[in-house]
Amino acid sequence: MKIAQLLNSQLNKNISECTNEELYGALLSVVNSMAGEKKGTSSKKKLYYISAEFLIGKLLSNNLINLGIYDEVKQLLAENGKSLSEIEEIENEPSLGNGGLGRLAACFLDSIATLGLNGDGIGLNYHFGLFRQVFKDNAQTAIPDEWISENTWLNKTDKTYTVKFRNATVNARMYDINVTGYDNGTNKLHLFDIDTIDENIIEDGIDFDKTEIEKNLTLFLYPDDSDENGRLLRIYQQYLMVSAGAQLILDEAAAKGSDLHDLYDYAVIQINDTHPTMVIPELIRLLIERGIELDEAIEIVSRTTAYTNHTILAEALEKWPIAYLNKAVPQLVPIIEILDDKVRRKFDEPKVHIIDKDDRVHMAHIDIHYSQSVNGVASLHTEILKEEELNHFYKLYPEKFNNKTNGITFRRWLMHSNPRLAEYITSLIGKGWKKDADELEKLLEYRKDKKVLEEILAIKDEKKLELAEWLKEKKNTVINADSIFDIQIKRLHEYKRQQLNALYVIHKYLEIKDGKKPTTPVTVIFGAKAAPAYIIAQDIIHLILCLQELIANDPEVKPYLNVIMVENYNVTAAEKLIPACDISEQISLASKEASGTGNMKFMLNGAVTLGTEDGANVEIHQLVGDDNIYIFGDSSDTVVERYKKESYKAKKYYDTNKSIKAAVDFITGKELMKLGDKERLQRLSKELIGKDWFMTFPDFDDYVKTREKAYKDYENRMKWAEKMLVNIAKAGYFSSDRTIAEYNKDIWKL
Ligand code: 26Q
Repeated sequence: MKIAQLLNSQLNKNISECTNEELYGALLSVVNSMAGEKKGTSSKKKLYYISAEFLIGKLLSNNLINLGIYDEVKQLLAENGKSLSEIEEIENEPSLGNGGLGRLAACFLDSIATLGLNGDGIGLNYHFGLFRQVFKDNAQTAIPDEWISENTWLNKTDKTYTVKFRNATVNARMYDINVTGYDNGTNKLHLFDIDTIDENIIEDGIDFDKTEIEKNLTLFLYPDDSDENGRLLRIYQQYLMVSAGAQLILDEAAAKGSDLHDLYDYAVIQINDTHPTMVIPELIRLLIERGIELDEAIEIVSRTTAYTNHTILAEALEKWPIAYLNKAVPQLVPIIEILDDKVRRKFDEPKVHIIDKDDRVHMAHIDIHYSQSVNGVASLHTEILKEEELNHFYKLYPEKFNNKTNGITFRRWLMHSNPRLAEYITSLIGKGWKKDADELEKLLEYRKDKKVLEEILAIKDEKKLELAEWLKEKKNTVINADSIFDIQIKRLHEYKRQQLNALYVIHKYLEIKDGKKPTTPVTVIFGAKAAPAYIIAQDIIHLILCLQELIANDPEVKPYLNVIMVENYNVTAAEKLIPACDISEQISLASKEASGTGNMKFMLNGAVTLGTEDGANVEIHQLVGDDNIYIFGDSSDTVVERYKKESYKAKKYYDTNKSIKAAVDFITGKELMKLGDKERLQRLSKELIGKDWFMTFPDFDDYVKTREKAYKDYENRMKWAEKMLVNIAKAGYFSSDRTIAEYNKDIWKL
């Protein structure tokens, strides 16, 4: 049937007479039924990608693209005086993730379906997801994000599983979201939820009664574990996900003929960070319950699971006190003790034991001992895991360790977010790149072609204008579209060093006040949520917002330098910001950012990276070469050494480097103290001078110098456009299709 007919069958009047809401609802139904008809691949073995987060973004356009009907629908609507982009606005963004790890899981689902692999996602349906960020008095406040509306991509199923906790038994109900492959079949994202959640227990902001889990289990996604109260609840959530997920996996295997002794021939489970780690003891428990001997159960499960590590920050590795596990899921404790006991019999080294001397369970250690594969997410990250962070494990199991450099889906991050650029690329090199991203390299042929370079610049200018309009309309912020757009968007964390960027802004501000005016004006754009309990991160947001206000009201500085912090940064905002970016800030302390994936999205859209030799920046650098990236700062080796020697003294830099001192003193100087919160600004300044744990000062001079060089180079528009083109041409390696093909070849073997 033609799209027009399908759509009309959903409506009781002409398209032109419908509201955007009605059209959105009708399109959703049409897409859902078309997607449902396109069955995914069925193979004996199936992948389960289990993750506490799936940051999928809005789905309408993405699905239209993947189903190959985007242009047709857009035209049909236009013929009836309707705008697809206005209809897209109706959709709420599901906020089912914090940041990179959740977005990665979403890109992976897209690529798994696109490559025609038999693989589904398993996660949780958080009613309010991550909080919505609202700025008030130059500070972040958090409110619930009501993302589920009447028209939803969630399909309620009648599949339920019983999940037992010490003090309660709940029914986990499965909701399915269709995952369309690009020009291929449809897979599923299974999200578990319980029917008894009570949304009315939310009190002020995002506080709620934490006592009754039947009422609160899937209310929110935890922003991180610094929120003490949330930690026990987090265990309940994780167990709900893994127990229901494990039961689903066993059911599906059995239905296909597995006697469960051969589970690994029917299922492979990719564990996304340690959040789903309890799936290992839970599966062992379930296999024993179904009559399999303990040792064999352990062996079967170990052959079925694989683990991905996303961090080397020790504080971010989950370690749950046995007492917590006993309170929530006592049935797993004896199994975890057995797993630990087996490790202890084999290995004396306490660093590889599962339960430590303080009775805390190291979740990653369960994964490493009892799964087939341990992978890092960029080559530097995997090397650091092998040589430093997990070296004791690497010595035991060298064959388990492997690297899978992250990737992004080009459907969302180019075809959807930057259609004009995507079409222009196709006009130059054909459409083969959409299925084989390496073909983007063909663009290199045009690196000296003036006409091509001019068009690339024109597309960027158009995207900058669009962003300026969007910011004005949605966020009530005015920016100068003729300035350099220098953008840092990612979760707020000290290791990502938004504070270093802010120190540069202050430095620049002081220079302008001193009469040193930049040739090209610059707009520095930030977007970041901070975990509500992460105080210093809140202070950094406060500093940036104060700088924004200060500069906006300073006619001497404003024509040259602007600072904007975009409220409630999310996937939808990223889709507007990334195509409009000139300079992509990737300035983490070397060794600390596992990979980064925003860096890849920016590059694909023709932004040039200003970054440290960290995470996937290292691989971007290798691909584009010295001339097409701006690298600064200490190497990861230097940083690792400096931590080991405990030799870093921030105060020394502050005392001897005039620019650093001036910038840091400005934080507590009279201009900002007048605008801001004394306590916050003083705490931040004290933290920097006294600790600066993420070593911004040693990199400061090089950062300033390199950033200035980038701004200078920007003035030569043709040379700059060539850098843009090289970045686009070399981005093919970062397609998540490549990443997924590697996972499949080395680990899943579907
Ligand atoms: C842990 C315990 C309790 C509550 C929450 C958490 C928690 C939640 C989210 C811990 C970590 C996260 C998210 C981590 C994350 O996003 N990591 C990023 O993963 C990306 C994909 O691999 C990488 O590109 C980034 O470098 C990495 O920071």
